Amino acid sequence: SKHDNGQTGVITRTAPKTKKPSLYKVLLLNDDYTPMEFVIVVLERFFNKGRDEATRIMLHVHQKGVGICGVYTFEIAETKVTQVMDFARKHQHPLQCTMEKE
Ligand code: TYC
Repeated sequence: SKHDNGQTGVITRTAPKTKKPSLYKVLLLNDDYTPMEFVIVVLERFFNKGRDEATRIMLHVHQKGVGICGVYTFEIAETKVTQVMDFARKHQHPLQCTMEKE
């Protein structure tokens, strides 16, 4: 929009205001029963991780209890959580996936 500089009367143009979307971390939670290989497949399939990065994240969750799969806008994060929960249920694993605002 145009703004008048009070001192000089010069009209300056600033960038039109765009607002950055809030970002959400998608998290995997550890449990005692979901196979490690299944968690790796989840990270490859739904979070586009390579085998080595997927293995690193899975082991982090296994050891610490929770870990970040990725950071997304609300709608994308919600879709990932639903996809993972549906996939886990279909395979009868108790894997839990959730999201939290950054
Ligand atoms: N703790 C599981 C096991 O020992 C592996 C696991 C890792 C489960 C990450 C869930 O989000 C998870 N088989």
